[in-house]
Amino acid sequence: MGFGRTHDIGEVSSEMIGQKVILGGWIEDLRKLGKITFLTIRDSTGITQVIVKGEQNDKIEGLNRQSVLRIIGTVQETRAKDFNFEVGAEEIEVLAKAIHPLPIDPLGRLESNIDNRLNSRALDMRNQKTASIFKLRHHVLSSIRKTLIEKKFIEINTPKIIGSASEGGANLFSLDYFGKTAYLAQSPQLYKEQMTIGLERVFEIASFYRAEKSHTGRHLSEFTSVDIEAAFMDYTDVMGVLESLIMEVFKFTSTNCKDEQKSIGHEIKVPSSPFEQLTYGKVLDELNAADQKLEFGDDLQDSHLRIVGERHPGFYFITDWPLKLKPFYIREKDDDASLSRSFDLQYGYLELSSGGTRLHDPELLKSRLKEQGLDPSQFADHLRAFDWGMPPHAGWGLGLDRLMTTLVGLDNIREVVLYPRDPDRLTP
Ligand code: AMO
Repeated sequence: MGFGRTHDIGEVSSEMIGQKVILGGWIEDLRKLGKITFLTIRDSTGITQVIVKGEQNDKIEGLNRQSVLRIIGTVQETRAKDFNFEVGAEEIEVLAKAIHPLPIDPLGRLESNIDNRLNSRALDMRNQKTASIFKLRHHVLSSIRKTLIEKKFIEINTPKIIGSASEGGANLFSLDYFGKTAYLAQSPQLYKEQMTIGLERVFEIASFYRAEKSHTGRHLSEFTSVDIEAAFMDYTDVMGVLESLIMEVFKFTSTNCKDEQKSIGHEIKVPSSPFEQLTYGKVLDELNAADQKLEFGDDLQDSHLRIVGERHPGFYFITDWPLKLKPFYIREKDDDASLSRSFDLQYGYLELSSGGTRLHDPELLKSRLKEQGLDPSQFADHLRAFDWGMPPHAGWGLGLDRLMTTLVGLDNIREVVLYPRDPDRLTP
């Protein structure tokens, strides 16, 4: 016998009664009543009841739940109220045995905490709620790709092992690179900017690394970022790209991922558009009206964003941040050089994305690097490209994992990442 199947369980229907099928899957439940065994078998697409009689019963004697079977049988009518059909087994093959006790209950009847689930992630994926989160993540990724490609962005892959910091030096992981010090990329910032010279509109979806000792539900040391960069665009243009991307993702998943929403127990609601736009100045006024005593130039801490988030639940932009709060590559506003052409996209208190218009004049970029205490010679390779016809450009980075938490209505970013990395978690 091989291990081939004629159908995924999700493809079998009551219209196929009488038809022979070969199915494969995991035992979710197993009840013996006299000489008949009632099996519930699940694969990644669906679940069915299988009736086992006679000598085939011997083959499954003593088997535990989550063991893997291949079943040759015939689709037949059922009296079970949870199923529209069942499969009468003619031949059963045991492909793998599950050894009990299992570290977690994959059916979720016994609730396990997130740490135990992450320690046994592959088994946790047999839990339909967990599997649905990752199926949704897949649909989100495909919707993002489709939307950006339709907007004529070209997908690129930039290096993750780099020779100098792209976002300033603070939270870099370093490693030995054949006797030299290399770093893990914090973002594709410099490379994506350079690529606007030849490709104009680019995007990347990849893992990036931040050595942040944060123990929150929204920080990881390895996260997935969706980045874009576009020539001949200003920050308001790329905000438009971001907003329509978010709208597409919510529309697509809310319409096409009904089963996943049901398993997760969360209905995806399409947000209203256009998103509200608040300037940093307006946010400061709101916070000071709430007795926060902030001055122009102060950064907004988590406690501040919680207050703003309560007043503005859902998606909104905070624009025109003080220049000094933004990275060296962000361009100032024409009418007020203390402000920048920049934005963050928020969902309540949570920052999902930041971006802006970039400096494309090499002299201005060099002096900004110095102003921020960075050494232009460290950026020599990057700066060279600015002498080769660098177009004006703008872009953003969007935290995919954070976006997923908003989509599925969960607080902990670890729920939506397969094997999260944080200061306490390097394995599995
Ligand atoms: P920034 O540093 O704001 O901007 O990052 C962009 C977005 O990435 C997500 N993010 C994280 N998610 C999880 N864990 C982390 N440790 C983490 N750090 C960042 C957030 C954040 O909004 N180069 C710029 C973007 C640009 O201007 O194009 C940048 O990296 O959702």
